Amino acid sequence: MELVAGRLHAAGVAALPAEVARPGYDRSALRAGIVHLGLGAFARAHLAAVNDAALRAGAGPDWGICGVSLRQPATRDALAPQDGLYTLALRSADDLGRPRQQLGVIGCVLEVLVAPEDPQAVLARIASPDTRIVSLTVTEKGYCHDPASGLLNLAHPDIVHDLAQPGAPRSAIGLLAWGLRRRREAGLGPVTLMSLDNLPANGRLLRGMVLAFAARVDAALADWIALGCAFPCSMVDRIVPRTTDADRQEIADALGVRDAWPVLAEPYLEWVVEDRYAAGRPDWTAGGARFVPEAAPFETLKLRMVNGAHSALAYLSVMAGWATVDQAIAQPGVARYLRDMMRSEIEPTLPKLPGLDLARYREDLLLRFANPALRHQTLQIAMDGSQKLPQRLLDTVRARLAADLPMPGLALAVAGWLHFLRGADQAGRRYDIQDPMAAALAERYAQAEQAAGLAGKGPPAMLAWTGVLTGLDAVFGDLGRDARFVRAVAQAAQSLRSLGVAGALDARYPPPR
Ligand code: CS2
Repeated sequence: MELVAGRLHAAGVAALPAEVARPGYDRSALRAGIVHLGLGAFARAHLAAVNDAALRAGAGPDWGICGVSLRQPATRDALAPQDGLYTLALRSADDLGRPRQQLGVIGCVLEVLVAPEDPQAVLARIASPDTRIVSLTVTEKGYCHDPASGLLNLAHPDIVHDLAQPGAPRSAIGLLAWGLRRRREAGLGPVTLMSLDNLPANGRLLRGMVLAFAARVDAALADWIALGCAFPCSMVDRIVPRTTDADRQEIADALGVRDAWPVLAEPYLEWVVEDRYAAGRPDWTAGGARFVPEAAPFETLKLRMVNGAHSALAYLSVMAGWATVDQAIAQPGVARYLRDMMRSEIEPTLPKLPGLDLARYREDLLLRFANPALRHQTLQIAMDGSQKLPQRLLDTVRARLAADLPMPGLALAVAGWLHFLRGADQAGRRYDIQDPMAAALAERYAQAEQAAGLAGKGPPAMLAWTGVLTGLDAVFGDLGRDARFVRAVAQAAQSLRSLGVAGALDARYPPPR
């Protein structure tokens, strides 16, 4: 058994080094008004950090967080012996490029439940009179939807399971629907269901999934949810790399005690959320949130610029063997490519946002990517591409095609993903493809190689190869049948294959002479 001495815990906070920020509010008085599904690093570095600031600013005792892990017990195992406390390390670099960090202990997580161990406890929490908001960061695949159509995938094994198992749901959607049924049966009021995932109209999407599921359970429940619950949409932005053992060690050295699971993030934070709540909310503006009537333009901006550029960079980098984002952006060809794609292809598709200086947003984004203290793995961003491409790259492609405009940079990003599906980089080093559609993708990839082999060599082979891969309806939908798209991607794929990543970038985005 681990000794508590030497470990971050409530009674030890006062003894932490003076420069470490700490809760400073009465944790013992807090109730869990927020149940958060998917308490991963992102939620702990974003929602919880903002909520903590609101509590420090006097939001009152109603707004503690009960976190829920949907798969593994690791977060609970790390945080329970620490009384729910953990460290947030905001990392950047000084003017000379030397890494620096600012540490703060976050206090608003009161407990962590592990759904597969005790789904009843999660349902009971959702149906607790204290609960007013159920928030989610379950990643794109956690919505169990078909990424191209946006509809609930009723054949998804978790949905099939959850419809049959009211007492032991395992998906976020099942937990929400069955938990809300309990609330309704207990005569309690509706709550706000707040998605914080990187999906367009995330609140509307969540509403669609919960209602589609609830309608299969009981039409009256679906009506009760539709009429009473609120589903605000939001844009969330903060880069949160995975914590490594080296990070744990560095943070333990700085704290003087061990934290089993600190989280790291860039200092930058954006949260733009619609001010529609069914049962109140804390004033998150203290932590940097902005409340707006309509989040859609902000979501489109963020998904297309930040996430679109991130995914484009990630696939090309994995292929080239650049392990971290800062390493990739230091390649002049990558910076030229992303800057050009944002300026000439993505920005013209964005809705107008009064007061936003897009050129500044773009340059700030490139600086965020260059942050050397984050060591953000390109392979981390590359995961789950089948769920990410539609909103990050393909919607932008559609907007370009609708106006009959070229999109060579976006095509290069898509071609990057297709090459990534090979599972080996340019030097032949293998990596795992983490994606809920991994099996289907591997099968497609093999078919594409076969089709290319039959088509001979060079451009015709790449066109056949691209045609097979972009025929994947669940990801590409109608685009797979658009000859302009398939041709542009095939051209980019050909260039990547014959010149390599650096060569293809230099050919398309030559250095200034
Ligand atoms: C990244 C995002 O992993 C990824 O797919 O693109 O997590 C990204 O860091 C955040 O959305 C930034 O807000």
